[in-house]
Amino acid sequence: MRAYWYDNLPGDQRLPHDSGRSVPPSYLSSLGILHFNYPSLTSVNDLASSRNYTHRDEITISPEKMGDVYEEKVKTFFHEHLHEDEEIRYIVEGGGFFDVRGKGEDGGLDGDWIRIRLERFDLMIMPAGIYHRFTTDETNYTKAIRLFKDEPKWTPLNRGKETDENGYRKEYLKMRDGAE
Ligand code: KMT
Ligand code: NI
Repeated sequence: MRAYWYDNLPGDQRLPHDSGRSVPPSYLSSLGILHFNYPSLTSVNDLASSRNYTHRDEITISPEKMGDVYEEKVKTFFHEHLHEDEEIRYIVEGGGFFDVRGKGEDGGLDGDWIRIRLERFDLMIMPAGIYHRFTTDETNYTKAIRLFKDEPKWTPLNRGKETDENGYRKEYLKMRDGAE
């Protein structure tokens, strides 16, 4: 895992877009993001049960698996959105990028993108209400387990007026900005 400020330069979303400015783990945790490296599924299972996760699926995001809809899917995942539930993502093979919004410290302006590079065995916990997006990298291959809590609320809600007013978004901001 490596986190850095997104460079905001034009170019394919799958390129690294690395500004060269790192984001430390302490900053990620102030956004409510946790990261672990778990080479064994046992640790993933333990974490899931300790946080009362009961549902999961496995997704392979690649042209081989998805065929014609691959490019479309990659664009959909890259639409800025939030979920109304905390979610865990565990990379089984390949890698990818999650971009999340920063809050204007540690070298970034409020709302700048932070790019989090996840590779095999990386596990990330994302809080409900955080704005984010996902993309595969230049290898076009991500195999991941998505874990969610028992009442699946994992539909992506694309950013707009409504999500800015969403109760889970408001709760998230209270948590984030109260935690400084
Ligand atoms: C998300 O929450 O944006 C996703 O689940 C993207 C695909 S999982 C690697
Ligand atoms: Ni999402």
